Amino acid sequence: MEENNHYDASDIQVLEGLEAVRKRPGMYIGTTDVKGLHHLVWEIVDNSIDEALAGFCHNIEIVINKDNSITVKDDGRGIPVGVHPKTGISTVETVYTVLHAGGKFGGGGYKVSGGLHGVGASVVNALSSWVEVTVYKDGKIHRVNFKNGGKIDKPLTVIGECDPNRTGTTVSFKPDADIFDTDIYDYDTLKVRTRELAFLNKGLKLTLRDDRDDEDTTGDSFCYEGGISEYVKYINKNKTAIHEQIIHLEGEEDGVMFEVALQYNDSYNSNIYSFVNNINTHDGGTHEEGVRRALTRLINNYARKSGMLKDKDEALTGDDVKEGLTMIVSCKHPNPQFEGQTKGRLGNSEVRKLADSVFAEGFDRFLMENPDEAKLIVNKAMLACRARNAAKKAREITRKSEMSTTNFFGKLSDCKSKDSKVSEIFIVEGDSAGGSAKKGRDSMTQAILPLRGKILNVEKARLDKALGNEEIRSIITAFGTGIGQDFDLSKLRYDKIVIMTDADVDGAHIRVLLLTLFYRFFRPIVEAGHVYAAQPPLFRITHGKTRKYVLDEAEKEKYLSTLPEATRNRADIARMKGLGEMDAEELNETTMDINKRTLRKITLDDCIAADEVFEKLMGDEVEPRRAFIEENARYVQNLDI
Ligand code: 1YM
Repeated sequence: MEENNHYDASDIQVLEGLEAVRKRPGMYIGTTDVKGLHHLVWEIVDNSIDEALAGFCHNIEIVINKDNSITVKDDGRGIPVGVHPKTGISTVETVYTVLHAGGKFGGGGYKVSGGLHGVGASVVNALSSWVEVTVYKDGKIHRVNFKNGGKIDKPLTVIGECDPNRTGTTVSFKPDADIFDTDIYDYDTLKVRTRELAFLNKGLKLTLRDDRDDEDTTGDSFCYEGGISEYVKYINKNKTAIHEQIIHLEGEEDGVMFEVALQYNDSYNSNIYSFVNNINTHDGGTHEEGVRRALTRLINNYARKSGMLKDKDEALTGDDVKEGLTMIVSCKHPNPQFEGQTKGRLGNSEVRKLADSVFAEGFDRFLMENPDEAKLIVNKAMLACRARNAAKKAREITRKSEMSTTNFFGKLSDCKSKDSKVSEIFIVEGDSAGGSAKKGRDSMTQAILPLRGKILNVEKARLDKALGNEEIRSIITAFGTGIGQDFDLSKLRYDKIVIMTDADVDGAHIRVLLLTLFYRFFRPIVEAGHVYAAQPPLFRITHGKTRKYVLDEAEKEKYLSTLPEATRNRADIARMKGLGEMDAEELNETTMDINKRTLRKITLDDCIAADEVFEKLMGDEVEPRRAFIEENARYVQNLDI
């Protein structure tokens, strides 16, 4: 500040505000890891999206620049450059330096896009080593530069003229390396969300480009006139739909916009995603509840009226009508109330009614106008109901057989402790690895469950069939939580579930299968952070008397570089064989000992990714499977599916 006498007392306050963001970045963007780094992009893009929602912006371009700085460009009205009455400085500077500046400063209209409701720009500024904002407006090009976390570098000036018809805002920023753990952007991460934003904002064109490599790239452009209908189509592209038409309904009341798109496919799983102001509401909420309630009611009504469901038959449940359903629910709300521990649930109660009525009216019309499709949908729900009852019986049988056999845990070698807070279970591939793991474990707290062969493909199998599979039954019994409607997280018998597989293709395959199983049957266990992947080392480096295990090539190089140069070439580097070939002591030291091992926590995102790989490999469509195998053939020696 001393270096610049542009500041007065109110500027000092501003800088104190930004300083608070720098002191506790987590409070504003969640984390300072790679996730937080990417978050910054969306804070800026959100302002462009708001401008699009206001009807003034049609194109948004996102570029990763050579130095991992980001440029976001839109063709909206341009952030106002006139003096702001409250702060006495220009509005654009206000937006970029005052916390909580946003829509309020623009007057009129409201912000409906996600993120931090307008505080985003100043937060990005606070966490960047430099920011450049360029506004095209009234035939002039205006520019302001900030550096070192929001300090004015070059005050707002007109730097040139432009076509009077050209308007828009271009913002470039470089995240501060002192704040973030990493400064490297991942193109695919940005791409997935860019595509999603295009689906959620119909007609808006979003382009993403990577300028880091020298080749000329055009990047990826996304624009969907069909909006969330096209999202449903995209999710269902490798599945077999049971009706052609994607049902798309929308309505508005008191400034709240609500829309839903859905289509059934012939699988037994559902893909239901809901959003509020473009933010994924993981835990649903009133918008999703309204639709589900109406869907269940309408399918039941239709089933009764058409005589498909008889008087004596029990009603179809919400779970029954969900089988094979792909559905996107999107709500744009001027004043959303997010609830729950992770704020992933919409709480506004008026939305439930709006969602119910918009959906009920449109879906009822669809059922009346399309009796053939209506029958297919009802029939599917009725089959689900039958399967649910069969599964219930199967569960009763498993429960009984568990009681009657002494050996009901199968091959599980349980730990002695019954305290689930300290117990761990290792799911190990193969009997031989299971043997070493058993010898190398701490039998007080560590249980071992060896899996033989490949577990059942749960994507295709239904619950009742999956229950017949011995490997899956061992897992269910060992966890103790039950599944489906009986599921109870508090009964989980272990604090950590550790998947221990080899670092080869077969290991990867089993990991994918297990993650899919967890995703489908034990999602709350993953969500609560109980699932881990063991990280067996790839190399053992012996140097003199010291022995060091390292996880991968990069770590190997890093460790070698720490050895004295003179003796470095005497280090003996051994590539580790599979888990099964490690002796118990080695396995304990590298993978199991709680003081020495590295575990990687499995997130729901890992499971979703596995599930997608799985669908490609196991789904009904042959073409994506072939393409996937071809693409991955060089990694795959003996994939057996
Ligand atoms: C690449 C980032 O920030 N675009 C953008 C931001 C604004 C406007 C237009 C805008 C809004 C309004 C009126 C209004 C913002 N303005 C404000 C504030 N792109 C990017 N494009 N005129 C222009 O909301 O009334 C905050 S963001 F506060 F000045 F109005």
